[in-house]
Amino acid sequence: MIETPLARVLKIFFHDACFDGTTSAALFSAFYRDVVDASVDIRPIGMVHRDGNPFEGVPLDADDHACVDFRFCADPKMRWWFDHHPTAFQPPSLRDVYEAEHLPTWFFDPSSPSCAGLIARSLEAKYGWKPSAQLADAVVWADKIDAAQFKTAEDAISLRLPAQRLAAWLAHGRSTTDTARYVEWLSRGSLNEVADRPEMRPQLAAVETERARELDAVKTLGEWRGNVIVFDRMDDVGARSPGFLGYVLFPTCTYAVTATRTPSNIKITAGVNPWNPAPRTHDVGELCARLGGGGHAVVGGVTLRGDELERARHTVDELVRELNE
Ligand SMILES: [Mn+2]
Repeated sequence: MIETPLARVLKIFFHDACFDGTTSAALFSAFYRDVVDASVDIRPIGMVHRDGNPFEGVPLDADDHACVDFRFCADPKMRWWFDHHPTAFQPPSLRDVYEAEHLPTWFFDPSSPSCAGLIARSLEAKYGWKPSAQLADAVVWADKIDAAQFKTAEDAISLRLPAQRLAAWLAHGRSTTDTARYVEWLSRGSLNEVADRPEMRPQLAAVETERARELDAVKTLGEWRGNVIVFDRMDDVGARSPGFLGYVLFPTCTYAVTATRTPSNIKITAGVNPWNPAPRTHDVGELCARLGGGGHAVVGGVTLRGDELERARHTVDELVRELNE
């Protein structure tokens, strides 16, 4: 009998519920199979930002580990790392570890519109690897979605094309099995093919039906506090963030602050209205980092435990106060 050796396992940690995070994971999966190990067994694992070390209690017990579109992890077992979040180093002292160790398989560029774009450029420059045309198309969409490069808020919330339907589906908090399966499909097929899978079609149709209801809910929810429009959905456990819908319905706001809650997490996000020509005066990511979260100059967030309601309301108040200064 011929002995079949067990496949090597690669764990990919990625920014969960995010089009860029999942595209990054799919892209890195394809690279790994093409360049490092064709028979590797890949396990994509979604990560959420939280106060404290998000890797605490997360076992790095595979044969190889990668982290994409998510905070720096100082454990040398995290051999591959790609990120574009300016707040990637938390606490900031982790930056010293990064500078001192600087593994050749760590890549950081806070000026990149998406992490997927950073991965594609870095892997081509260093290994001469080019993604398939299908994956390259997903990377273009990751740039567009992550950096909100849409002409209007209406374009940004459109569900006409598969990329945007899939982004909306991901944002609606999928199970870890669902996103892992999605990453695997996207690493081998086009956005069109993934959206057209029999497992996906009914779910994407449901996203479109829910959209109409969401518009009504978000309209009544918005509360003006100075220049800031606030969407507090913490009393409605499981309700989702309005995202760009908020800017469609309240186009004159300078900033939007949103709070949503599941039994395990409270998620607060703050964003600059990308379609308001007024100059922005705050670095939202830096502000969120001071409150225990992180992000980019124009969008950031703070994730708390589901039972930290009082702290969450205080965080919203602090964000609103600072953004109105
Ligand atoms: Mn990203």
